[in-house]
Amino acid sequence: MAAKGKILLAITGFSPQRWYEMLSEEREVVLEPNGEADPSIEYAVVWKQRPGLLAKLPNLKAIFSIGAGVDHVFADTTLPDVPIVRVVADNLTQHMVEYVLWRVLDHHRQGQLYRAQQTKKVWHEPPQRPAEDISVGIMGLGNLGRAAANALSAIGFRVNGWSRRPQDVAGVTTFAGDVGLVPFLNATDILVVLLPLTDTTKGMVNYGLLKELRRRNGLGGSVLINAGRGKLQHDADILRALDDGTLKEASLDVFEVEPLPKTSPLWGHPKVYVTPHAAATSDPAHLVGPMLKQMDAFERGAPLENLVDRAAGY
Ligand code: NDP
Ligand code: OXD
Repeated sequence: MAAKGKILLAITGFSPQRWYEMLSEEREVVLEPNGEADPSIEYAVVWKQRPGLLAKLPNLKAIFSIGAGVDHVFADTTLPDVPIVRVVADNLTQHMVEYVLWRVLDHHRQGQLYRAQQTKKVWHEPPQRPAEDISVGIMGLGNLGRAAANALSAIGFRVNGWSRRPQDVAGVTTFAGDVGLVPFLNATDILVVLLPLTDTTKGMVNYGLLKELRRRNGLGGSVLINAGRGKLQHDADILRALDDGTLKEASLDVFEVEPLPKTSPLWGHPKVYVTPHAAATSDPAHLVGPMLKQMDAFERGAPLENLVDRAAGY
């Protein structure tokens, strides 16, 4: 029986230890910076790998991103021409659905106002609108966007979705492409960004885009929730929109620079809810098993699943 292909584990920014231990249960794993140019390495499991590293592996067969997003993989412009697999997993999807529901409900039920009232011991009940009065618009109707859309419509919100190509999602009013963008924004009170970061989407959450959101709803203004990628947005434009009333509030999980610099005014802004890129964490306890199964199946001749479209960049 042929030996199982060796894995290079190349993670920067956090400890690879748990991934290393779990992957090592079934295959030989080399921890970067070891393994440079090692001809016995067939797979790379990566998060923000060091640029140039993968191009030196002469027998690399596939790259596995430990995240759903792959902009961190493409940041290396010398990437070898092998298939790239990304994460599509119930556990990660469930985390993202929870995050989106949590933040949408908090804005809808005026969490920011009640937290401010509590600090001042104010007993005041503002008017409440039903969810059906609010349109939540999801930018990115992929695996995560569709799941979030379904969960939001199940609890009564009106849901719009925007994607690159036309999509059909039951109970969701869908828009697509450049022509669909402004109509989508004009029909949206709470904007949820679940786009991948690509050459096309970079920087698109700017002041001009936020200006197109609907502001006539019972929320008292439009709301931005970004759990896609920080470089989709301009932090300064969001601050400007919050300060001039274009936006009522924002929940931001991702930022142009991460970790968010301590000097950023977003940290202390009364209308902003900050989380540290934690909307949907990649948990090796749920992701390593399917990853190893894919490698086994691939070695038996099966096609890889959840492949990234290199031309589209996601
Ligand atoms: P998918 O690839 O399944 O979906 C991407 C969606 O974005 C698709 O609907 C796609 O359109 C749409 N899209 C891409 N480019 C454009 C464009 N130029 N114009 C309009 N729509 C576009 O991704 P996932 O749903 O799995 O993940 C989305 C993103 O969420 C990830 O890329 C990652 O950046 C982020 N993420 C963040 C996490 C966090 O903790 N904050 C955790 C996990 C992911 P189409 O349907 O036509 O292909
Ligand atoms: C991801 C992430 O892309 O964690 O999965 O951001």
